[in-house]
Amino acid sequence: MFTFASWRRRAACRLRALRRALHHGWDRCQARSCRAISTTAGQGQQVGLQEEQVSGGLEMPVARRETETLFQERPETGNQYLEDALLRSYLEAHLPPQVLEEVSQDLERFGNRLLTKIRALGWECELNPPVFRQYDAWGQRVDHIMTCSAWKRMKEIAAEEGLIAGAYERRYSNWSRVHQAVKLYLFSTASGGFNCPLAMTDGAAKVIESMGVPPSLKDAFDHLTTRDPKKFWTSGQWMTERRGGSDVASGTETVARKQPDGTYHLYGFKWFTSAADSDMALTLARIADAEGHVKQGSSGLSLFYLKVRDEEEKLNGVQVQRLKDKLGTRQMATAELWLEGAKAELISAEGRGVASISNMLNISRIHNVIGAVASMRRMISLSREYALKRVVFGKLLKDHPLHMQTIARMEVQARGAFLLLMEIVRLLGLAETNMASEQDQLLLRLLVPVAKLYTGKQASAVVIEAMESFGGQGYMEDTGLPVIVRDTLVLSIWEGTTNILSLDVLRSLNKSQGQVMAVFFSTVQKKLELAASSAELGPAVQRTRDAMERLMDVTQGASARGELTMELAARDFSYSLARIYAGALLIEHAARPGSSPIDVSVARRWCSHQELCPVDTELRGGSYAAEESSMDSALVYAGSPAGSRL
Ligand code: UCC
Repeated sequence: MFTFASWRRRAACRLRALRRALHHGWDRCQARSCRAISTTAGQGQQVGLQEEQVSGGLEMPVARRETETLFQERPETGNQYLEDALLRSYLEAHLPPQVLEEVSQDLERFGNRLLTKIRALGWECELNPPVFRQYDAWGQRVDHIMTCSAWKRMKEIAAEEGLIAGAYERRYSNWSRVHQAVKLYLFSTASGGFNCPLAMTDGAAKVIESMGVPPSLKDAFDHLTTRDPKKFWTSGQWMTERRGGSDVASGTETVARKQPDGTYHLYGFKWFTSAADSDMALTLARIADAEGHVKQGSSGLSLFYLKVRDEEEKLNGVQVQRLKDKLGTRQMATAELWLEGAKAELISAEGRGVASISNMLNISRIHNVIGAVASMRRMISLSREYALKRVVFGKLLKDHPLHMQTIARMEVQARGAFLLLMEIVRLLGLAETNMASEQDQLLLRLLVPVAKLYTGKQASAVVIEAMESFGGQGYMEDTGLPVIVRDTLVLSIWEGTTNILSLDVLRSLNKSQGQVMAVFFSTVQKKLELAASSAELGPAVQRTRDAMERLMDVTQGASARGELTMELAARDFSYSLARIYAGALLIEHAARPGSSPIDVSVARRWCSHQELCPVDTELRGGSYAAEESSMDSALVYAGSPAGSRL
């Protein structure tokens, strides 16, 4: 890249710049040299001509007309479904032929709709974020969250496309969830943030369905799962209160008072309510007894269903305090809500609120994975298109090996994440059609938090890396790239942070008395066996097997290590699960008949270029030892006044 010729060109340019600065002033010189390095071959301005153009215009000021012409080409992408090689090969490998035919027709059509209509609406949502109007012109409190027409249109599109309905109609039996997840994956970055209410809507439908759709919830279920845009509802998931969102058991202050008609009135303050313009919500509260006492802790929490507005469109005992001022997901209204007697229906057994809402959490965590993989895919697609157009140091970006290596590394990450996503939705589809074995169900329980926490982190790293691949352009708001970055950064926070989900992984181990790990190991083992005869995949298989054996040792020794060690190891343990499982999936995909050399290369890279079992390495390195852990606080507070008090 740094050739003598390019150095000479730059030196000559600098010399000319110096002369120009002397004659014409520094500002104009800057403008011209910038223009020169920004010119792309795509406009027919060949690299070799750049020198001439600059020197030819030496005595001329930069003409206005020139600055008005586009001199960097916009990366253009086409139909996302058709351009996603891994997605298509996954569907071809797994779906039965008839299902594949119908599903791929639908996805190609949807890909065109996204390209020609929906993406522009998504941008409109970004440009017209919701506005909160507390009072009307006559002083009446109205608490109106005003959303733009594009946001409303997204709701209609979501219904028309069956983005929720598809999962519950089960037209493609166990493959319905894969079909739905793929549509959501294509929709995600074009949705203008509408993927958020859809995640919660799906979660609410799942909770209701898992209760057998009781008569009192039939109407809500029908609204959530309809394809009729006029009837379609979205749901909120009001869980976070002012004392916090992770520790729901001690953070929830909302009280439910029973009414003579058997309903409840809720009183409390919900501190973060995403998509607060939703039609209904599921929320947690503590039921007060006749004396007004409530039970604290997790076993004091029950789950409630409420409609946000009544038949006259008046708010149902809800006051909006304000909208949140967020880093990203600005297209979507997140509000602080006072519940002042909101009429609600108890839908769980008393004290079983957390267990009941966990169905919703697990579904919205899967949506989070969808969002994470979609963000990576979108940024990488744009980055690779840009590399075909952008010229630097005398050649297109795509011809710079270091640049290509950087994008290829992102691609490997995105592919591993994609297969993890497909695996959990495949398992979910089996579970929902009574086709899942007990092992499948255990695996699903384990993999949802693993995939959520791992892909959330991956996505944050990948989108930032991809943003950098555009140079300064990546940092410019009107390219749309920072929006994707901002909206991605929340993925490791909401729906459970990385640490909370790492602890949830441990919860699944404890609750199943280690069975989830037995299933994990046997499933990985089976996937690796599929590649037993492949010489090309041999090193990847060997590395994954080694990592798995190290993880087995860590797991076997876990009970003897004590709670503190397990807590300290929880994050690295989860990362190990994610990397080993994704490695096995990539190997399985590369070992299938008709796989491509790319598939093989990705599997090899995933398994060789990163530590597959960080928990073992850290354990051996003493990271979880009590002495090291006791130093953590001292290290963090060194220099802080708090340090001396530790
Ligand atoms: O952020 C939010 C909304 C944002 C919008 C979302 C849009 C996503 C868009 C994506 C598109 C791009 S809402 C707030 C989200 N908040 C959370 O995720 C909460 C995070 N905190 C946790 O997950 C905690 O671990 C808690 C709240 C679950 C801990 O509660 P407890 O009560 O202390 O936990 P317990 O006592 O361990 O669990 C109570 C019961 C147990 O069942 P039993 O009693 O039968 O043993 C657990 O096994 O709940 C069960 N349980 C679960 N079961 C807990 N978690 C799960 C689970 N994940 N799956 C199955």
